[in-house]
Amino acid sequence: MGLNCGLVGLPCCGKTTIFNAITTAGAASYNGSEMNRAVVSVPDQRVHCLVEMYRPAKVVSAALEVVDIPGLKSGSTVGEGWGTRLLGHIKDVDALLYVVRCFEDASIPFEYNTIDPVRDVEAIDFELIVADSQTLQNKIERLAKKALKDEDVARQVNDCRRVLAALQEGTPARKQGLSEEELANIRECHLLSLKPVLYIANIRNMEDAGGVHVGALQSIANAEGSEIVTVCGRDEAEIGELEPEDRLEFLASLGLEESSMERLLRAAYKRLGLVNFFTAGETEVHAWTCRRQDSAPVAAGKIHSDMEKGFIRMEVIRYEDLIELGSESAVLRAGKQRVVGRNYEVQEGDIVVVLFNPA
Ligand SMILES: Nc1nc2c(ncn2[C@@H]2O[C@H](COP(=O)(O)OP(=O)(O)OP(=O)(O)O)[C@@H](O)[C@H]2O)c(=O)[nH]1
Ligand SMILES: [Mg+2]
Repeated sequence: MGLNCGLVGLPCCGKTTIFNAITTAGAASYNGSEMNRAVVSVPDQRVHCLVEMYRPAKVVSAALEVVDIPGLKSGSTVGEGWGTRLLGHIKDVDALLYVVRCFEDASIPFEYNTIDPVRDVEAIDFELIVADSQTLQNKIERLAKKALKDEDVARQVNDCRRVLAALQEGTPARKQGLSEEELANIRECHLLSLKPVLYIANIRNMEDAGGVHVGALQSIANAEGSEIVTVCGRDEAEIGELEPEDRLEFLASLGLEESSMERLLRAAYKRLGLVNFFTAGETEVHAWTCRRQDSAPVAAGKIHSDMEKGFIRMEVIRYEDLIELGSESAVLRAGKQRVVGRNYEVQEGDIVVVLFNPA
C-alpha cells in the first residue's frame, strides 16, 4: 500500500465535498458519522513508457489512499467511544490534510459565525495536542520508576517531558523543531501532532484564491515549511459526474489547469519528500512510493515485508538509462546496472530487483 492521507477539519468545512472532488468517489455529504475511503492512482507518464517496453500482463500505478475523517468538534478527542475511534483513524494515516473553510455561505451551518482560518487551524491542532499530552503523560508515568535506574530511559522521559511542556504552551510536535534524538525517543508514542500537515483551503471560486482567508492559511503553511492547495470544493466535486474527456474543459471553465487531485498529489509528494520507484518485467510493471532517504530494505518492504526482513541486495537501473539505451540488456551491456546494499537510498526513477531470503 502506498501513502495514506486523512482529511481532518471542523464539521461542515467541506471535507466530504473535497473527498469527492479528489477521488470522484461520490460519497454523500453531511453524513457526519461515516468514514469514507478511496484509493486513487498517481498519474505517471513513465509507467506508460515502461508498459510500451515490457508489455506486461499487469500494470499497477502508485496509489494514494484518501480517508475522509468525520468532523473534529472541540472536545472530540477526549473521552471514550466516539473520540477514541476518531483518534484511531487519525493515528492510522501518514499525513493529515487540514481542510479549512474559506468560503462564506450563511446557508451552510458552521461552528462559528465568521470565517477565520487561523482560529480553525488552532482548533484542530488543539484537539491533537490534547490527545498527545495524554499519550506522553501515560508514558512518563509508566517509565518514571525505571528512569531512576536506567540512563537511557531517563533521557527518554526527559525528552517526553520537554515535548509535553511545549505542547502545553500550544505548539504541536511538528512545529517544535525536534532533533533526531528527540524524535527517536518519542517515536513509539506515535504523536498525532507530529504528523506532516498539508493545508487545503476550501474556496467558493478561483477569485477567492487571492483573498484574505487563503492568505492567512498560506502564512500558516509557510511558517512551518508546508504547502497549501486551494480547492473549489463544491464546483470541483461535480467533476466526478462528467465524462473524462469533458473534465479538462470543465476545469478550464473554473480557471484551473489541473484537477485538485493532481495539485494535491504534487504538494503531498513535495511536502512529504516522496519518491516513486519501479519494478518492471513481463508479468508486471508496478510503481511504488517510498520516502526520500529510505534505505533499500525499507523501500523493498513497500513491495513485500519479507523483502525487508530477508533483504540481501538490490539491482538498480535508472529509468533515464533504460529509455536512452532502449532495453534492459543494453543497460546491462553498458555496465550501468548497479548492485547496492542495505545503505543505499532509493532514488526517484530507480527500477529495482530485490534479492532476498524468503521467510
Ligand atoms: N458554498 C459552498 N458550499 C460548500 C463548499 N464546500 C462544501 N460546501 C457545502 O457545505 C456543506 C457541508 O459540506 P461537507 O463536505 O459535508 O462537510 P464536512 O466537512 O464533510 O462535514 P462533516 O462530515 O459533517 O464534518 C454541504 O452542504 C456542502 O455542499 C464550497 O466550496 N462552497
Ligand atoms: Mg463529512
